[in-house]
Amino acid sequence: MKEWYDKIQAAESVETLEEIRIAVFGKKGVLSAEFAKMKSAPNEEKAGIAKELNTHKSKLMALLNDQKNSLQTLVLERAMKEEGIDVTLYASHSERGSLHPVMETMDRIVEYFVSMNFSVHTGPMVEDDFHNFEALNLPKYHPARDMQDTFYFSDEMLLRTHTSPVQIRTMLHTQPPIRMIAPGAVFRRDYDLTHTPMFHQVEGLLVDKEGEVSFANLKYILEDFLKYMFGDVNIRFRPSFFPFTEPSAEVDISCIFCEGKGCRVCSKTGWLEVLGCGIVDPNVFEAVKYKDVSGYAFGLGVERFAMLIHHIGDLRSLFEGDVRLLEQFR
Ligand code: 2U9
Repeated sequence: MKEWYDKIQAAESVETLEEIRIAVFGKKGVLSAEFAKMKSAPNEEKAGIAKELNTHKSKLMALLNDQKNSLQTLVLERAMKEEGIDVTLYASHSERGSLHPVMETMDRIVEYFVSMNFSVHTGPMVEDDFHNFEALNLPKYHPARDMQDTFYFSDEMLLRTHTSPVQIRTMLHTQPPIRMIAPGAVFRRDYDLTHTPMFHQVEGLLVDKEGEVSFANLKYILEDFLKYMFGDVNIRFRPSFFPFTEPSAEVDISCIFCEGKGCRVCSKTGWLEVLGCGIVDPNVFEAVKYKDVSGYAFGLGVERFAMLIHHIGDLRSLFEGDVRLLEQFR
């Protein structure tokens, strides 16, 4: 029996111990065999053998249990050392992201018009001459088609210069009434303090039966919108010209930096130009084969709004990808 004491002490895993337990205490184990042998021993020796075997039995069992306990403790300690999480360690510090000020401003603008039941439409940035110009009452000789302003791929294809082709596409596959906005990136060959070759617009279009849409409707919604964006400002409409609207107007708000007194931002005028708008020109409706309708439209530059809201002096800083700019708007 001696060898089993050594085997138990030498065991290095709980699995080996289990194998030993079966070999010693199992039905076909060593102890059963020894007890069986005892039956054929002389009667006077039986009691002695039985006593000796029972002593081995309890000693081996105790040793086995001790060894099992210490092996289990060892395994646990090793696991705690290797896999344990030290909750007192400092957490790794990760930077939080933020929306780009242009997108934040765009979201706010879209949110207003969605609340007024306008639906949101998008379209391709690579456009053709018809959707970007022709259908918008911008005939071939019009100065807005100048190579100076437009990125051309060919005679027919170009990068959209405004989001208006989205309204044209919507009208071509939808019957009036229409109440939509078209937010998105547009492209013009321009680069200075207040112009970048890519910028964002939100344009709006409302179309209903002939005589149902007035300049007063347009004035109401734009005044409400500008107060939502800029708070309690004064608003004025100035006559202007756009090929796709007639009559047309530009909209100014009282300068939010000097409250209309006159400063550097408003060039001492007390006013900031923020929107263009008008009643949709009949030629536009003719191009999309709409009959007996009337409508209003408006357009704005999102970067201009973001610059005014956040007091950003140089538009180009919005597109340089410097995280220090974003950190200021977190
Ligand atoms: C359709 C009919 C009419 C959209 C309009 C303006 C006036 C306008 C400028 C604002 C600043 C462009 O980003 S900007 O430089 N936009 O002044 N946009 S009316 O009129 C439309 C559009 C689509 C079918």
